[in-house]
Amino acid sequence: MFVDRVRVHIRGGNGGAGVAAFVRSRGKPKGRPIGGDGGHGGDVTVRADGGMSSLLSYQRNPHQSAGDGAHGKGDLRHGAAGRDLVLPVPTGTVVIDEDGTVLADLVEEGQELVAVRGGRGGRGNASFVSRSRRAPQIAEQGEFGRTRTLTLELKLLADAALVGYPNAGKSTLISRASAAKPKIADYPFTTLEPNLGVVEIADRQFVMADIPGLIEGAAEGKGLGHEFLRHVERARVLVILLDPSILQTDDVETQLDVLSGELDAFSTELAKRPRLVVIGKADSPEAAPAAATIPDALVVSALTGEGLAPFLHRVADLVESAERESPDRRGFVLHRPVEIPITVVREDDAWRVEGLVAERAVAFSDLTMPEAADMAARRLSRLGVDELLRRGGAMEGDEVRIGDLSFQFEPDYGGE
Ligand SMILES: Nc1nc2c(ncn2[C@@H]2O[C@H](COP(=O)(O)OP(=O)(O)OP(=O)(O)O)[C@@H](O)[C@H]2O)c(=O)[nH]1
Ligand SMILES: [Mg+2]
Repeated sequence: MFVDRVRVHIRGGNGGAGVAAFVRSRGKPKGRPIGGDGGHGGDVTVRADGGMSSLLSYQRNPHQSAGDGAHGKGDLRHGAAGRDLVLPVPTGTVVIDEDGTVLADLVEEGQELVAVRGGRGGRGNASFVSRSRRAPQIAEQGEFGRTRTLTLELKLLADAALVGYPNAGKSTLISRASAAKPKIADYPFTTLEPNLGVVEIADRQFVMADIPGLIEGAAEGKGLGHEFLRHVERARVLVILLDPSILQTDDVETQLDVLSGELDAFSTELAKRPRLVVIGKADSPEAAPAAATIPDALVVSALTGEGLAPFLHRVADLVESAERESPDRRGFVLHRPVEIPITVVREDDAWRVEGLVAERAVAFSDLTMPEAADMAARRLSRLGVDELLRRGGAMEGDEVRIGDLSFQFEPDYGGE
């Protein structure tokens, strides 16, 4: 199969909670704050690993979570960070987001995408000490790790792609040169999905793809058109297989013109790709006269094996020199903000404030404490949440919800 595709559900580790604790000592009636911070949750990273050959393991285990951070301790000790989770994938894996955005094309060994971050650990009360706040009683909760569903898609990279008219004998040729077992029949468009085969000749090895037949107008989407050419795009070398059979509507010279024209028309990239022209069905009586019209072409028969070894060596030569010239296609990792900005939406009779930073601002372990409520209110005001609510039409006394928390809107609050 050409494409290996799985969906994985990943979760970053939860952050540990900060703790509020004191040690009493002489001269300090309230005690000295010694509550440590919670540890951060682990991240989930997708990384290209040449040792992986398929995505099968994720088909079996589609749920993957990083480790949770430990809670802070009472003697100024911070909780341990959660274990990061690395998901190894074969090189050539494309990572796609839920909305279809391609997040990364991991083609180089070690290339990686941090797919979800772990939740932040909450701060303990020792972290809140300041000149004006000598004995804070407040501590933050840990943040939940985020979840995300990703599609991983492996597009196997063919070194060489067989391009030719329908019925030209592409599938027969690849079945002869490799262990691939494509369907073969004497009607056009037998092959609808590409087949990949590993070709071994002497001690050389390359991957050859047998693709659906190409017809005139394919570059504009005729026949299997774009679908077809998309698969060809990744091959380093193009093998143009011409069919001398009288059953073909065009002679080999016309076939060569049409096929070359379609490849050129599809993309300038493809137009520059190294090509090898070969005439197939050498065992048929039409082969010799056809070969005379294109002197440069190699001649092979998948049926008798005639010309096969020199042909495969020639492809291997071209693959090797293409590899030397342009080592690898360059992959990419898309970086974009994952934090959603703060939004205010109507929910029942109340207002819901959404967004990670807003949720963080109120994530105290005990908001019934005036000190914590006070700080949360001030943080929200600084983030502009009051302003957003006011602009949205919130009135004094309206219910406002953030995460699990709900409170009454007091527009004047925190206006310091
Ligand atoms: N005489 C002869 N016939 C061949 C040779 N190779 C293929 N054929 C015949 O040509 C016909 C088409 O072969 P396929 O391998 O299915 O052709 P294809 O190019 O894969 O065709 P599509 O998948 O439909 O595009 C079949 O009847 C094969 O038996 C060959 O070397 N010599
Ligand atoms: Mg075929």
